[in-house]
Amino acid sequence: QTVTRLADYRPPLYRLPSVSLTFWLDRQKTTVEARIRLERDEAVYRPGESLLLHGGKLALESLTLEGEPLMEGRDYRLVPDGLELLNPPVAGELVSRVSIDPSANLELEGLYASGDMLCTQCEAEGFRKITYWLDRPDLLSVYTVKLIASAADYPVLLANGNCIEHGTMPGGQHFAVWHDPFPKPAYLFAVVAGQLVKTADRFTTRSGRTVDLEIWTRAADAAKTGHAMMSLKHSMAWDEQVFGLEYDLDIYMIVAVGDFNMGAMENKGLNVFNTKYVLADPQTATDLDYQGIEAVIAHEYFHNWTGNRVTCRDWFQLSLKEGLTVFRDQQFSADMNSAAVQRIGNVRGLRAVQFPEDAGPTAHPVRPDSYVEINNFYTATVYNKGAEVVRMYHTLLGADGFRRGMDLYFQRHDGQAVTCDDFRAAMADANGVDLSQFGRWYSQAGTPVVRVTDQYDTETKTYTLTMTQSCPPTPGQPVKEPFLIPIAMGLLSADGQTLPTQLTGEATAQAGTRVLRLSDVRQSFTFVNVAEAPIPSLLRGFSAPVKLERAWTDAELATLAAHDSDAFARWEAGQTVLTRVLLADADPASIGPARTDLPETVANLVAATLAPFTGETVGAGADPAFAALCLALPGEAYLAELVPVVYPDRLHAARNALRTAIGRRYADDLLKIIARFTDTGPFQPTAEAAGRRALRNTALDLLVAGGNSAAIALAADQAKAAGNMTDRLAALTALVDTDHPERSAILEAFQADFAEDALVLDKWFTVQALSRRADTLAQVTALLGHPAYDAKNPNKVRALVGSFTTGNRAQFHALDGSGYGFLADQVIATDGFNGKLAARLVAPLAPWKKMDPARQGLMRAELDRIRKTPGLSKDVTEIVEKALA
Ligand code: B3K
Ligand code: ZN
Repeated sequence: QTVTRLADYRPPLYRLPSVSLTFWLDRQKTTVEARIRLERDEAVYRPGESLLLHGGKLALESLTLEGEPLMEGRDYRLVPDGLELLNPPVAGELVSRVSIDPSANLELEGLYASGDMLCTQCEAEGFRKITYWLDRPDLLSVYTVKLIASAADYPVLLANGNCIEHGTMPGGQHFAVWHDPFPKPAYLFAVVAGQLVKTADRFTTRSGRTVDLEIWTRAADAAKTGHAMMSLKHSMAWDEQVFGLEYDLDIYMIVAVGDFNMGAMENKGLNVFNTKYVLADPQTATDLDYQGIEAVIAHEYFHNWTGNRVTCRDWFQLSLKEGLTVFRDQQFSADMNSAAVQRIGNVRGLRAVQFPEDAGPTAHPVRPDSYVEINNFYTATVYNKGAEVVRMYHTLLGADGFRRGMDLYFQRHDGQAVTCDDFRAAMADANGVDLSQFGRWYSQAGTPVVRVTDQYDTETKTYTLTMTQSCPPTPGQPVKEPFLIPIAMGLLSADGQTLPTQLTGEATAQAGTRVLRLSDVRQSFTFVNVAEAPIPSLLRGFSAPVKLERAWTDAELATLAAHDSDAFARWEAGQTVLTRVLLADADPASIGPARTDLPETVANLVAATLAPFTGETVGAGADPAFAALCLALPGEAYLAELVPVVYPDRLHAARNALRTAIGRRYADDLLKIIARFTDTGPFQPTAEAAGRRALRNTALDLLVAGGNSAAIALAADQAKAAGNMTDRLAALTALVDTDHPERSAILEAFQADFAEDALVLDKWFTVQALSRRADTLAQVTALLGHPAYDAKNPNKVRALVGSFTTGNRAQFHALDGSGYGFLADQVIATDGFNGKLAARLVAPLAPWKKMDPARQGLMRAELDRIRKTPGLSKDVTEIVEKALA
């Protein structure tokens, strides 16, 4: 395996300032001519060096330099990675012609066919599958693209930038020429051709320029683009208001594609999106889908500045654009919806996916040091922990300080390809602070642990918090240096009042949340004039991606859950209560029969959460969305992070038993909530309405778990006839766990109702893959043969296989090894045509060393079997080797 290392970075030997591409588009044989201006960079070039132009799966048809044909062996050589120019000139025009077969491209990277359209995906290294090129993000060029195709098959021809010419040609062909004035790296290149219709709108920027907004879809989907368009306009306005950033081209296009490896792609002016993140209407999309669309539309739009105008020097810097852009989309969603609810959702996601990654064999820093296949680093660590790192600047510097840093970043680096260190320097310099220690967040992997002890001195009225930090070893990093950790905090009195805080040496006390800077391995913070022994509220808003431990008493947690001024901290206190019970119940040392009663700590928490919604009127300030999150038990993936040895079935049984006990004990209240929040008016995808649905459906879920027959009957009705997909799917999800006599008829009917809707069928596959019933793997295996299933379509594979292996932990980890064998079979089959997708599927097998002894061997054996498969992609090989190391 060839390893690429950050330490080996060298700037490109050549600049390719401009390129003209001509595409003769065809499903089976597309020809691409590239006219490239070559200019040697004498400051980098060493005499005698050849120039490697990257290329993969290209059939070279001709190659000329300054009009002279080049000769293989003498002038160039074809090598596994591309084409080597043996005596590259100081400068010149290189013209290459290659052909490719989009219909055979099932890896969905480069130019490929999706349905009857053609489209591209170039990030990270897909452009080399279109033409020979110096395919690296620090090489910026101006592109002019001519597309030629059959007018009947491909009436719409799109590329980056502006369309400067189009017309018809003999033989039923037509053409379009696109020019993008902004120099860009090849990974932002895009082409789309197909039978598409557009939904058009306009946005006027704050400086008064009009931007055409176009969302391109299949004709049948055009009616489902309204929410995406609205989200786009909100994003454009938000970026102007919050960061002063305006869109720069005259047109912004989005194309919805059914076959896509990821969520979406921020190609300059021509975003290509997975249909899942564009199309929505009330009958087919859930509240979660609406929120996902809003977030991904925003994310790709925000990339125009954080990613496109300022891009990455090399792929090790991926988080420079991804962490920052995720942070920006999180802030946007927080402003558009409920900030607390959004933040809790972000943290739940981080804990469920990134924490396990950081603790497992593929752990890597936010800025990795090396890779075999860069696609394996589009991870929760680079994206979501990266966003937490950016959030910490915001927390340490304040909103204004952060904005100053962003302004300086753009002032210094607009039009450049830069590093995470450049970003950190802009933040530091704009604020006159030293952020050198902060750099360790980029270079060290692992989730730090902060342990807190405290002491109150009644005599002197002083209160001392002592914090120690440590970070477990991760692959290649046995020892860690201390991090700079912002701890947002406050103090509460025993009855839940906010206590002012005044650190030793400070002249006055402060009222609200303050940020302590933990920078040493062990550090104490002493507060003076503390009237009584306080309850510390720590890590408010989840101010750092760490695990924080303190021995809170049950009474303290109850007070925090009821009174903390920070909504995240209130939620977190409740989760701590639930986590304690679940971990105790699942403890292999004390395992007994499943619980039937509720511990008082949990009962009090649930009662307090439900109370505002069960009286005559809804309590003032009570937020149904927040309540739904408080009633959601900690996930099994997160719980698994908190125990030394994982017994997935025990965690699952403990969690189920607690759900059931809650559903039984609070049946009356939960039924009242269902009645109160049954929507009668038309569906509104607003945060408020979604919150009511969330609480109502959470109540339904708990009642069904508790075996409540009225609720089960209601779930069956709602699964058949709810007027919106949110309620329908929630009911179906609850119902598939049961042995309801109509279960299969209802599933059948659902399938029939949406037989033409690929995205809804994805949900139908997922719902069955997540069923708690013991026959689920057999069902999933049978569904692989369902006519609506398509193993080549990433959405389908993720919906069925991915949902089972990541979302149905107890059954995936069945002690007979059947789940592991199933996943290995799927990985091997998928790897035969799409290594990118296969490498993502394999992840649940990786953390085998954390499992109980019986499972360890089973998982390991399947990893071994995958590794021994002949012709395995380097994508899967890299993950499997790390897992087995
Ligand atoms: N930048 C793309 C990800 C491309 C993934 C390539 N394997 C989507 C995004 O983060 O916006
Ligand atoms: Zn992104």
